[in-house]
Amino acid sequence: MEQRPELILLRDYPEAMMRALSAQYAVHRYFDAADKDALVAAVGDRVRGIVTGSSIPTPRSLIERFPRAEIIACFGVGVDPIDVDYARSRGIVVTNTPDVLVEDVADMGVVLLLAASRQIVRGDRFVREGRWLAGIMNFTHRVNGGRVGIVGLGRIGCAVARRLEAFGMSVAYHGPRDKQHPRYRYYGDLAAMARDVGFLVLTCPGGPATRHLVGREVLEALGPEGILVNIARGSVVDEEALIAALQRRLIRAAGLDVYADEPRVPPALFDLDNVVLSPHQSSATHETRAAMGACTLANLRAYFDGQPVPNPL
Ligand code: 8YV
Repeated sequence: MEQRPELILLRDYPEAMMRALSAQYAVHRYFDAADKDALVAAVGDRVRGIVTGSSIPTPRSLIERFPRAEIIACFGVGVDPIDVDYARSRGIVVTNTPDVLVEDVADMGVVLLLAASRQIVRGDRFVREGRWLAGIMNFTHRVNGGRVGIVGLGRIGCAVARRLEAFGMSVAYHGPRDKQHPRYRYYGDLAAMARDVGFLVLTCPGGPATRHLVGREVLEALGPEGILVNIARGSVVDEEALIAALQRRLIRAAGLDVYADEPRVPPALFDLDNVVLSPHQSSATHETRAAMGACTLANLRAYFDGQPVPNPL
């Protein structure tokens, strides 16, 4: 009987995915191993596949511990925590799950934009605390008809833009190159785009190329009527500059799903009433996580069947 390929799992996955992995492969649970070094010493030379995730550090130092690794399968679309260059230098195939989560992540971008502009969390607390009995809540600000700047017009950025066009919003975008979009204005200068829009939605990849792309200059350009939404990566924003901008009302509000050092979120954000906080939930629906699991399994299955993988990086 052919030996089942041996995989190392760097995180826990949805139950159905875990069951399928165990049925098809010899799996080793690195993520909850009592002695990770002992596990690697015992199985590291046999591991052919590393199963990781978009929020799981997968540096060269870890990949090196699996000299026979042939594939790194990422559960998620973002691969910034993975040393992809090193993996490729070893001839390791890297896969991710790009398409299945686009719509949910884009939905979260709209949720956070609306929640921040219409102060949904503040209103909920206002009702729960019985404060409506003493009078009406403050007015908020409209979203429909406004101008939005998308930072990163990839699959998720386009999905956010489509949604916001339905709100009657005009769409601009910033990124490394002009994609000649028929309806959306391109800005090569992010600060210039921030000056011209009322809403800035971050949908770009994480990693060194986008680290602190949004700092004090862009935040000041966005201005006191501006709202920032981050569904990309915490690293894209200079978090200290954002906190200061929110504290000093240099921008109107923010809606955040990602942070610089998850799950640790700066307590200074907890005291602010002009920020909506979400715990990296954008793809975390039952439906999308099941689809991400199926996509990860399909990538692994294709590879070990000697077929082209559906989602090569
Ligand atoms: C991940 C994400 O899917 O896919 C990504 O890049 O940021 C998340 O939606 C989640 O962290 C699971 O790894």
